[in-house]
Amino acid sequence: MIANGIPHRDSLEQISELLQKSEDILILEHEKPDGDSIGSGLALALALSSLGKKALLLSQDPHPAVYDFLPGRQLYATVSDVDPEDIRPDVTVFLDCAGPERAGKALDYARSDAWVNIDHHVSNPGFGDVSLVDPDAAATGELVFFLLKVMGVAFDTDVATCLYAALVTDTGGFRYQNTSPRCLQVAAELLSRGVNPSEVADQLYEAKSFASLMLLKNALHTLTLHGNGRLATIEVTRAMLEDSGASLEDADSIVDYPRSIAGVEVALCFKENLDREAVNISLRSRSKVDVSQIAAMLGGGGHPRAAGAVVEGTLEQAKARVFEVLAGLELWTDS
Ligand SMILES: [Mn+2]
Repeated sequence: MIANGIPHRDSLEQISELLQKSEDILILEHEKPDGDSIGSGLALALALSSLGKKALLLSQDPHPAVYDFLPGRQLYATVSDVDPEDIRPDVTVFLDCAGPERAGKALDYARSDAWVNIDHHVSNPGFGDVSLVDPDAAATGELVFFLLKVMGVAFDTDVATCLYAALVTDTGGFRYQNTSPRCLQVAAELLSRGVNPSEVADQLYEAKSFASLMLLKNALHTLTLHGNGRLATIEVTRAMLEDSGASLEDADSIVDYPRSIAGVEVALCFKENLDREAVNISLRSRSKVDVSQIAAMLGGGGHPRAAGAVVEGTLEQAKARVFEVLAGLELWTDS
């Protein structure tokens, strides 16, 4: 049981009422969906279908293969699978989207009269007709858990597994600073609904492809320390991706390696874009620096401990731009 009861009861009851009276519900996740948007989206879609409603989880981009083990795949589609004309939702639920534009091309399908916004990004302005934004939630999945409680939906093991995956991924396996007592209480209740935690962890973290490790091997050659060891950078080039045969998703976790070095506060991964001259930058911090602010200065955004941005130009130009921004912050002297 959750020690302090159900938070945000008013907003949750409003959302519940809206969903209960809707028949056709469209759920949107953000572009390049992560484990939180996928897990919370599948859980909500499964729960709504168990109530006899038509629910579709729609995404601009395909789900990374690592999430294939999650139940509910039959309720999910990408924008290339469906015509906007065929979708007439009564309500659209945005999950884990700091703003409606985060849904990318899936936003064209959000043509319902009502929008619901459930998110935990501090930058979310509270868009939509009914919104629940709680930056203290470790994951959007934590908020969907409370929504399903308020709706009185029975948590079967499938729904619980999807929500548990959302919590595990957004907390880095219950290791990041957002791992709160409430998040762990929710996780505990999900386990009591039959989730197998070691199986989920195996699927998420111990089922890597050989190609992804070959990519890591190449990327590690570029690992560099700056700022007296407080900043670490790593690079993933187009050539590394091609040589290894790894997918772009395989590159997503590479930033965890510079972040794992003792004494490093900020870690950056520069990833060359495959289709145009631009560089994706992943930013992570350990405990002090708010990297969402650095990302914002580069035109991106995110959370204080995990953020991202895209910088136009070559890898060298992008690195120069990032170091210029960092120098302006007077955080690091060396480059
Ligand atoms: Mn999230």
